[in-house]
Amino acid sequence: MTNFIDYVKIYCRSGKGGAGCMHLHRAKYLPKGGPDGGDGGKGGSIILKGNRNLWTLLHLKYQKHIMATDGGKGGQSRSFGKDGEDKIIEVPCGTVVYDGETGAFICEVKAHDERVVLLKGGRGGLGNWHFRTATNQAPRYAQPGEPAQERTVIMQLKVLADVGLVGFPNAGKSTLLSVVSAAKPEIADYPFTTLTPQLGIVSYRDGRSFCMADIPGIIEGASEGKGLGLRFLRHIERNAVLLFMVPATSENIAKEYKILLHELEQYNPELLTKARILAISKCDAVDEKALKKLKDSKALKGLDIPVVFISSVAGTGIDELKDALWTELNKEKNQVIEISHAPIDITAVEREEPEAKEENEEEGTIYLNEVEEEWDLDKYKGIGWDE
Ligand SMILES: Nc1nc2c(ncn2[C@@H]2O[C@H](COP(=O)(O)OP(=O)(O)OP(=O)(O)O)[C@@H](O)[C@H]2O)c(=O)[nH]1
Ligand SMILES: [Mg+2]
Repeated sequence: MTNFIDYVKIYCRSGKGGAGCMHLHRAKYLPKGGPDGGDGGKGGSIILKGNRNLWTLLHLKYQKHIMATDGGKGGQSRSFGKDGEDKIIEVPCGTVVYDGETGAFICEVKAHDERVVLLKGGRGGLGNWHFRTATNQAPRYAQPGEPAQERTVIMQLKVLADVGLVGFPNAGKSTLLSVVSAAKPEIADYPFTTLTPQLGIVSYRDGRSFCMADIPGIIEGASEGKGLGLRFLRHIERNAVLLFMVPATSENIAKEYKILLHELEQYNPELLTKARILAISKCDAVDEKALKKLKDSKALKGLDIPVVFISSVAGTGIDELKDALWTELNKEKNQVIEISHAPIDITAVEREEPEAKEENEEEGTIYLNEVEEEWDLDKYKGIGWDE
């Protein structure tokens, strides 16, 4: 896919804080009106935001610089400087961000609407109004704004997905994705509802997660171009595990599975080297007796792959399925070698914990690279900033 861009390098800079104002109020009959310099505005931040509708980093390919605007200066009469505007960079879920110089891991944006503050805008300086005291009624200084932060970052899309769904149209692939992830794929009872691949992040226990790719249904003869053909299979070529799906209502599950397998082989025999799990979907649609028969079925046991019985509608078997997928994903032999475009040393990766939140910080947003330094007023005293 020529438009599939999974690596970009961008120079980012947040906005600096606006300077506080040094101003002494003067009026005709009020020669000593006192200090009235206002505070500077906050600089804009660089924020990453997950967007499940994005599949590549193509939209960032030609963006070499992303800069937020500076905060405005404070003014007289205690007027506040304008806040700089944040720059929000929308990225596909599963975007990993590294330091462009050291290759160190910075953060990962996993979920839709997840926001990560990559570079925080500088705080505005305080105006001299703040520094008036009983002994100094006309302070001739104000604070400068906090400086901007800058960083060149590398953004990389993670391996496209860890688990790829394989099944005939209507097998319930998209329904499963919608149940295990936040993805909202189209679901309908006609074949070929899904026309383009969809990705979802599946949360597993203890904050761990993996990625699942839903691709259009495959039919017998797809390798000869029937249905939507097999071109979508390239989306699961990088998957570690293939999850085959055949409905419990199917007349011959083992046969359907073998047809799917055959089509995959026609496309790329290497696909058959991947770990496979078979999920029997729509188990709610058959009665208990039929289900028991399926569970005891020799034909299914003879397939020699893990079989899980699920119903996305009733929610049964979903946890077992996730367990089975997780087990396979973590087997050494199933680890897909990450496609890397840069000498990123992932062993040096460290995740920074978000710092304590300030009042005006938004709930649910992760803040990185917090400036730890105390806002030392004395440091700036007497420099006559903005005088
Ligand atoms: N009873 C029952 N119906 C289900 C279940 N899962 C999916 N379905 C129904 O099966 C139909 C097909 O579901 P989809 O999820 O769109 O199937 P798909 O495999 O994505 O189909 P394509 O995108 O066309 O390949 C829909 O009408 C779903 O409501 C289930 O667990 N139980
Ligand atoms: Mg679908």
